[in-house]
Amino acid sequence: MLNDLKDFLLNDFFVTGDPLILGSQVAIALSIVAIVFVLTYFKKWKWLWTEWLTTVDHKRIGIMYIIASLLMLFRGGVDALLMRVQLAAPQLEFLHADHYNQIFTTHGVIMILFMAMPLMFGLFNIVLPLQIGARDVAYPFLNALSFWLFFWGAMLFNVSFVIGGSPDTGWLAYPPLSGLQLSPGVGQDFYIWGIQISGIGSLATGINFVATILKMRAPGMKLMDMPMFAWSVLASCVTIMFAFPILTVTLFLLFLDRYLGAHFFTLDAGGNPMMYINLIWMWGHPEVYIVILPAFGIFSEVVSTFARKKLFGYKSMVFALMSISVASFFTWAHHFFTMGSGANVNAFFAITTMIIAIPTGVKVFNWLFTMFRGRITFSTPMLWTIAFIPCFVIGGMTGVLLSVAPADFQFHNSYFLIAHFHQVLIGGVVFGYFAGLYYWWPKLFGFKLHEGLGKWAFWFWNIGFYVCFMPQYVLGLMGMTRRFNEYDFDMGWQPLNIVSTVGAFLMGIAFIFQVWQIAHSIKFLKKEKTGDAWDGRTLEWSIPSPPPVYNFARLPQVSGRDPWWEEKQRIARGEQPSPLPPLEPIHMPKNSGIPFIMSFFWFVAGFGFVWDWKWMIIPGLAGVVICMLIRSFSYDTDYYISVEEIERTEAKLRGAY
Ligand code: HEM
Ligand SMILES: [Cu+2]
Repeated sequence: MLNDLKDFLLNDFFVTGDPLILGSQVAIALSIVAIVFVLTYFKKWKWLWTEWLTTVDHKRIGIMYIIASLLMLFRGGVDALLMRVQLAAPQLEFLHADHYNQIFTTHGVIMILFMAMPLMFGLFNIVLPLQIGARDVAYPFLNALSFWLFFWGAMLFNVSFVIGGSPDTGWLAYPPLSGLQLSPGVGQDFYIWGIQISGIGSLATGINFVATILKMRAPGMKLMDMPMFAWSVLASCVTIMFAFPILTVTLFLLFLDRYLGAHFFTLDAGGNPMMYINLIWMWGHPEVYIVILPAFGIFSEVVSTFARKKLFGYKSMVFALMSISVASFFTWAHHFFTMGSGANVNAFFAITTMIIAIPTGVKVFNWLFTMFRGRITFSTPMLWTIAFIPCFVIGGMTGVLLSVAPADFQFHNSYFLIAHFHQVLIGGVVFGYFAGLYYWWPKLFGFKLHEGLGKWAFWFWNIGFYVCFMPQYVLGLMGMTRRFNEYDFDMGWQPLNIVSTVGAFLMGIAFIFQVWQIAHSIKFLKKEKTGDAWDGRTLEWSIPSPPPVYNFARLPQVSGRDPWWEEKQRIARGEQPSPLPPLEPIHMPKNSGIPFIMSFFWFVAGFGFVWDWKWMIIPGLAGVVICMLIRSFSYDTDYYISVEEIERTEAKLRGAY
């Protein structure tokens, strides 16, 4: 009995045998001990619970999303560097095939679902309510629940690294490879449950922000007065609402195939693996637009702030964002032109894909015209924006090349594709979110990030990016295919691969600069006292940084676009500032531990499903249901902030009142 247990723990449960993983296991264990020690020593447990784990404040939830996503960027980045080391020279024996398969899978999943998505949600949370003059999102409790579902889902996915083994069937896990027969291990189950749990959180966030935008705008703010970032959030969240249910269902069917021996995606008993591939891309293609649309919004804000001009072509920008969101649902089959759907189907999807280039091009011209004759300041957010434009244009054009169905028979699954999607994901999404992070950082924390170190990071990222990925276009044309861990000497791929690996390490250095930049800026903290760090145009800059819990002491009255800029112009012309209505008590939601606890029970149930341990599944699911019941019957969920307290807080934050 005891021997059986030992056998199970050492052979199946813990991942053993690999020195790299052993090292990480020790590092993880030490970090956990260190965190527990620090929290206990400084008596911070209560603070952690009351201020953070139970918070429903959109700003704090946003900060937690951003911290989590930067940690995930680190992990995904280490995965990327390991792969680039293996590929630097022919026939290296650094990562063996199984291990390489696991690493490209976890890298892809983590970068898209656990890095890009939470970084995006972090920015939504922090910025959107402030920009539309709201005191929180429409459903603050649901918002906290979304975050913790994401968090525990990501934890479930990440533990597979040390427990049970990582998934290894690619970031979209096509059957039959991901079926029980060909992937009997638990890695694939960690994939299903980790993504499923966090995906439900993402769906809820999408619904929450659509409701927030439609119902919570400041008095007088018409939809067509909203800042462009708010429009991009709307476009992205509408896309989430229609795309994420497809993911949930698809993963559930895959689960049924594996768990109950159903045959949705097997050729025998009437199923079809192509159905999975269609379904997963019906979510997967919109997903990449979900993450790029907000970046377009960020660039629009940054460009008009730093060129000190109104955004050029507001209406066409809105139209472009919303039409991309719709069109993104009609292009999915361009991911498998080679799978034999026939010429007519391929032609349809080739054309829809090409059409997307039109609204995208419109936006690029709008940004250029906004900059034209502007008085541009080259602060870090603006640098990221300027670097993004050529990078995204090249990435987009290689995308159009890929959309030519017959040509794709050559490009498909080659390094040409790898270079293309990294160019739009790094040059578009990552650069975009960095621009946003640098731009809104002072609003978030009340101090700016050190510009000098930021510029070093910027140049290392940019040069590293081109050095890493430009050679991969050529390698792709030379025939190098993706998802291979080694190649022969006589292929002639060696020189370009070395260059590419050097580029990857330059980006690694860039990341170190960013960590240094944050540490340095905290150490030599220069408080930003005006609340308006960049001479901004939209409402978030009209309140102190960091904003008080209730954001706006009085809900702003809006008429027209760029309300804060207009107000500053009026004052500069010597006109009276708009009269202030009297303060009123503010209605706020109360903190709650339920989102954290309920999501933890989902983690327990998910872990039970992974190992098929009914003794764990049942209490896990029961915990979820009990949490729902408790919440349904609790009525003490809100409170009022009194006028005196608002006056005190405002006096403290604004100096005098
Ligand atoms: C920071 C620099 C990065 C480097 C050096 C890098 C490198 C790589 C490498 C070497 C592969 C595997 C190629 C193969 O063997 O098939 C890969 C795959 C992938 N990467 Fe990255 N990557 C980076 C950033 C990103 C980012 C930011 C994202 C997404 C936001 C991303 C998403 C993906 C995806 C989805 C895959 C496909 C995984 C699969 O084949 O299932 N990568 N990357
Ligand atoms: Cu696509």
